[in-house]
Amino acid sequence: MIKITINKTVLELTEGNITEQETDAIVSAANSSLLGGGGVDGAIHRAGGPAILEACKKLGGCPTGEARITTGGNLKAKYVIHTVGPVYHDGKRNEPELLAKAYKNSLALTSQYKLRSVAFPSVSTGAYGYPLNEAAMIALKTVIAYLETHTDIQVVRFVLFNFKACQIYENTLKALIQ
Ligand code: AR6
Repeated sequence: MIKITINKTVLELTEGNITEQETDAIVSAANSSLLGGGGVDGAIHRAGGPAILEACKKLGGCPTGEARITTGGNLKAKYVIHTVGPVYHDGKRNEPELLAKAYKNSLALTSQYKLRSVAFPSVSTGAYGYPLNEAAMIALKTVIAYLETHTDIQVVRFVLFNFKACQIYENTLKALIQ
């Protein structure tokens, strides 16, 4: 676990399972239907129960780069923020901008709902194929830039699913804050 302070917010990196987090919201890496999938989204729906899918059905989907919020169902987190990252092709099809937007819009919802803490997975780096190094740089830069101009969120936590992802995020964060 790494913790640093950006402006008024503690930014944390930890290895673990996002479904177990006790932050006010956890973020899911969904597809644009919002009707469920595999990976972290499947895990969140399984752990949180059917109330999450019921709420998602009312939303009518979510375009890539945007975010929507629902109940957290049976999760410890009160809310799930569903964001849709880009599918990675070659990095030249607006993928960096869309990935940054997914984080920015998720943070904007966190602020809008006056939540104190939010946990993110590494969006787009599983089924959507975004290279971890590049995704980590975009994710961390975007979160840091948001926290430099917004002081309302107390904790932003990245929950990385394995040691390799955790190391890449750690090294990227160290390089960014030097
Ligand atoms: N906790 C934290 N991270 C996790 C967990 C977990 N429980 N499970 C997986 N990860 P992915 P994407 C990590 O594929 O690439 C879905 O089917 C995983 O190791 O979940 O944005 C959706 O419905 C990886 O680093 O999301 C979409 O169709 C990261 O979460 C599509 O996959 C993201 O992997 C979205 O693809």
